[in-house]
Amino acid sequence: MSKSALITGITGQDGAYLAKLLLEKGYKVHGLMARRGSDSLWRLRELGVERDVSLIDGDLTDVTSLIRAMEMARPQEVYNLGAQSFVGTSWSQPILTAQVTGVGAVNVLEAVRIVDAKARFYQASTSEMFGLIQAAKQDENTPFYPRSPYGVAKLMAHWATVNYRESFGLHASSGILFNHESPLRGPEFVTRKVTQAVARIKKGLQKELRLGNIDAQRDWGFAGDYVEAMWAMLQQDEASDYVVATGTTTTVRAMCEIAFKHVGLNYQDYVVIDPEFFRPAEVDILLGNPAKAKAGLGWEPKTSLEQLIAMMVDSDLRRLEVSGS
Ligand code: NAP
Ligand code: F7E
Repeated sequence: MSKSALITGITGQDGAYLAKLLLEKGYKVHGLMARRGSDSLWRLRELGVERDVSLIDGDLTDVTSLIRAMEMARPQEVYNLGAQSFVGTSWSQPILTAQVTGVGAVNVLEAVRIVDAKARFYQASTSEMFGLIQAAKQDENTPFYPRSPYGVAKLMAHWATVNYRESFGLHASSGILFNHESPLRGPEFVTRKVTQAVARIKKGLQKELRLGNIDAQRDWGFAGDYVEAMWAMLQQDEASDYVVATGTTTTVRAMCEIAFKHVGLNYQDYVVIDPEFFRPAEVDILLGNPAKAKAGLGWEPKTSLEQLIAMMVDSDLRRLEVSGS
């Protein structure tokens, strides 16, 4: 009998890659979908799996819809990827972020506990919890210091996951994932904002790129590699928490240089610094130590930042060729 999985946030970047991975492994894949006015299925369509997943109406803030989704999907594995995930928006919508990203995770844990406490649970934790870093290289033992309402909400979800494991014996694991990107990344995040602009500038559709703090440093990997670590965590006998990262950090400035260079341009001719994109509190640098994931899960990143950015620029160029604008 094939396994069943329930993914919240299936229409997001990671949800789409994880759905594809689980389908390839023979799972029946169910996804919670919050109904939106705009087309939210484009990522699943781009990966060619839109018709292979079963979508269930629901919202992370409505625990009854989560209980219903658990009853309909009867999953052995539940991946909680749904969130208000854009750090910038978390300052303008802090309550919504707390409710969706923080309380939403507790709602999913409750639905699991009530419907089937044997189902395994994955929480999408984040390097944003380290915020103002307390160690040069962050691992599972590094103290947290979140710097945004998003980071604070994720910390609640993270500790709720640990607490449900310790209180109720749930097989509940947190992946503390550092930034991961792909051609399916939302256009509000800096890598995609840059690769989309590079493609438009190359095609003569845009003249400049306005950015905020380009001295910020991030440990960037490829989302397609990172969903493999999520799956591997739920295959372990014991639930635990794992840092998933590449172990190298790069400035936004250097990432821009890579992206523009890929099409033969110099970023300095196009990037304009705009105070509008500075944040009330910044996470200056993140650098993860994925040693535990390597030893325990046999997981390693396969894609370099240069390969990742090239993939994203090429895909944005292709999209422009198809759409023409
Ligand atoms: P994403 O592209 O922003 O996807 C977020 C998903 O959550 C979307 O499917 C969205 O649905 C859904 N969602 C939002 N509000 C909801 C609600 N009230 N009820 C149900 N679903 C809701 O994020 P991602 O990059 O794939 O990241 C996946 C998860 O990992 C998120 O929890 C994120 O915070 C976390 N994370 C991401 C990174 C990273 O670098 N990508 C790193 C660490 C942790 P709509 O499309 O309909 O809005
Ligand atoms: O910003 C700087 C910005 O929005 C990266 C989410 O997936 O990863 C993501 O959060 C850096 C920051 O990602 C612009 O100030 C400069 O220092 O791409 P981002 P993020 O905030 O790191 C973590 C791990 C998550 O969990 C989150 O869900 O780039 N930056 N100029 C800019 N950022 C944006 N978005 N736009 C700019 O114009």
